[in-house]
Amino acid sequence: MQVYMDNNATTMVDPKVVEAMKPYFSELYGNPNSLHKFGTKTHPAISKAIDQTYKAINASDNDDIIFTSCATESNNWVLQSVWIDHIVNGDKNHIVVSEVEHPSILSTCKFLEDNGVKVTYLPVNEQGVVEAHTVRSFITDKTALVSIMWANNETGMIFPIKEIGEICKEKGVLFHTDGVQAVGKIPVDMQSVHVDFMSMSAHKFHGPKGIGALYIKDSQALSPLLHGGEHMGGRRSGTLNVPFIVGMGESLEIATTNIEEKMASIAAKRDKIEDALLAAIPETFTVGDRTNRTPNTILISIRGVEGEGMLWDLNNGQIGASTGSACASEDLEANTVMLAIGADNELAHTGIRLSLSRFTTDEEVDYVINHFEDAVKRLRAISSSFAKVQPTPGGEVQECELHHH
Ligand code: C6P
Repeated sequence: MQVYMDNNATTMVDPKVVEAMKPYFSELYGNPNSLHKFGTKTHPAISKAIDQTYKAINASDNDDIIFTSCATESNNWVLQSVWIDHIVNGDKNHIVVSEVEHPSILSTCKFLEDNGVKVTYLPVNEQGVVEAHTVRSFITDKTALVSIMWANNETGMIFPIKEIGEICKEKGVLFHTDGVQAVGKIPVDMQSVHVDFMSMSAHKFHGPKGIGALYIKDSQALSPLLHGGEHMGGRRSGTLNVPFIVGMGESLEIATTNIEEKMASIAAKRDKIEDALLAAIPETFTVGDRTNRTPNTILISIRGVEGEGMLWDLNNGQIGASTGSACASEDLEANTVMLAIGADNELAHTGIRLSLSRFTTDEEVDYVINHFEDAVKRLRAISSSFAKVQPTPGGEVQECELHHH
């Protein structure tokens, strides 16, 4: 059996989505901006995908949704264009983000800092969440933008977007949220929050990789990042990627239809894994309250078991998981989100992210639980950092040798 437990990194494209995309490669391949029939024949598909996307996030007709190549582009677009529009060509000098944002935000902030922008990195609480009052206390007269993710990719923890939006509105500061890990996983209703810009990425909800979008409230001004032709009303140039736009619309419609039912079913499987591992393995912790987490995510930490060792063992057992965000998994650094919530350095090296999807089966859940428990026994037996008197799940106490470094 092969089990994919890394759905926060990317997801399988739903076969129904592949079917919807297929005609737009070799049959209906016209450029939607062309005036001939080859071009115009693609218009209904684009209109449908736009409607599906507006409906899925309950955007209003006054808002804009602009397709981009990915959320990394959407995030770069907002930060770089707010910089140009309000700092270079305005009287602001400051941006506020959280310290647990995705690298596509944090690296862009570094670039802006190198260009003279002041950036505040807000701390998170022990749940891994930025509290709304913290945002308020760091906004100044010079703040152009607050950018706080809707849900964190490593922990799944959901941030108080409604409260933060109210504060930004009251203070007259633009508010961007990276919605990548929220859209398609939990209800996202743009008319019940005050958010100026939101980034999305289709491959997180069983759509294709390489297509995303930026939501823009009230179609407000934001300089383009990509200059060129008049695609998407001149807001984002580049020939429209018709099959991928179709795939994004379709996947988002499927993900958000009966979302509560889908969430409950995924959460039940997630909870089964989490409960089983916490009960069976001593000195094991998970990050964040489950009631405030995306339903598919567990960040689990097992004292004495290095994350990379665990990944290797899981991989040998045909289980795909990660130690954190996929783009940071090649370095052997400690998990930054765990450090941010106050875990010690040793514990921060033990984080394993398991992320499920609506395609995860009960058999896969049982397989992961069994393999995980065995893997911990194997790895703790050879761990130099894990050395204590450990009670076994059965209750007997096993003597382990103590090692001090
Ligand atoms: N996070 C993860 O393993 P792209 O790659 O551009 O479609 O999405 C980037 C991105 C932006 N924001 C958040 C919150 C994300 O989680 C991601 C992608 C993956 O956590 C890959 S690094």
